[in-house]
Amino acid sequence: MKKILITGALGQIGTDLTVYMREIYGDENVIPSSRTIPDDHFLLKKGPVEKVDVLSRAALERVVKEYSITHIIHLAAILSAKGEENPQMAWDINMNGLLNVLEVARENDLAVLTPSSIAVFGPDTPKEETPQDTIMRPTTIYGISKVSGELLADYYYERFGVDTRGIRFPGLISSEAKPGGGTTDYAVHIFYEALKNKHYKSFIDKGTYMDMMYMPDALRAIVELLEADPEKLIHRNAFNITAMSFDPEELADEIKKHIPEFTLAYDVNPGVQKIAESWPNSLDDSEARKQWGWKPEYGIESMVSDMIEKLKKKGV
Ligand code: AKB
Repeated sequence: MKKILITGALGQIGTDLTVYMREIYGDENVIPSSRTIPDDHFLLKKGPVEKVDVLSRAALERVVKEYSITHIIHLAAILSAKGEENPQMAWDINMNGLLNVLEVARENDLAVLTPSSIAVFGPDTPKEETPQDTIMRPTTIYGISKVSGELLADYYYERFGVDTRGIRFPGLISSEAKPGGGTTDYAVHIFYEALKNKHYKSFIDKGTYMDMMYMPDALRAIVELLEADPEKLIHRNAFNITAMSFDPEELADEIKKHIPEFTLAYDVNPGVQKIAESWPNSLDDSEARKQWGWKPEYGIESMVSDMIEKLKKKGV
């Protein structure tokens, strides 16, 4: 029986992932953790939530021992836009957090799955259908930490036999927890503004294409890779996966089908725009499809209608 610790579990992925994994593995077998936990957080109703700062190896050790953890899903990280505000802090959390997780995994014989990102690519990377193995010279501290993290996780697999696996996530769109500090966050904010004010000012410019994915596909990808047959994994850290690629205009046009009065304007943030322009326009995810059967279910149309329905139900 798997006992799964999730770090950074109160963020955009972790909140949904905890609910999703508790349904599959049981409430008591999935332990979300975070540096701070509000007393009234809804995850506390269904099972344990632990206070863990990933910069404390002792705190990780304690929870691993207390719950006889077998797998860590390591989500705690500072994202791209926020990382540029304080690169030293982003490096510390992203690298030393991962190193602590890998060390605890090595010492306690645990498996580790940690997301990487499209941010591992940079301006020199082929932009269209970006291959699994290609030039990786990112220009953000987040991207640099994610490339280094991929190499470090592969090193722990090769050198110490720790079962490490990773996914290069594109921008994730979700109706529950909001994202924070990412370049792709506009693709979530736009829905809230479209429903509340029928208008959105995008900080990402017209014509800027980035890969995106709806959260239900991202959650399924995590569990499918976690459960994948190790014999079939040629790559480990980390797999390109994608579901769709669009620019703000195409997303707005799709939203207009549901909210005809919706209008889009631009107030481009030059720093964040530069990050977006350094990333691919579209990814080739054929290795993930071949090696562990990855296949997205949601495209832009089905994602937009589901998002709007879910947000309306939530009273947005
Ligand atoms: C970000 O925009 O920083 C993240 C990512 C693509 O990793 N959403």
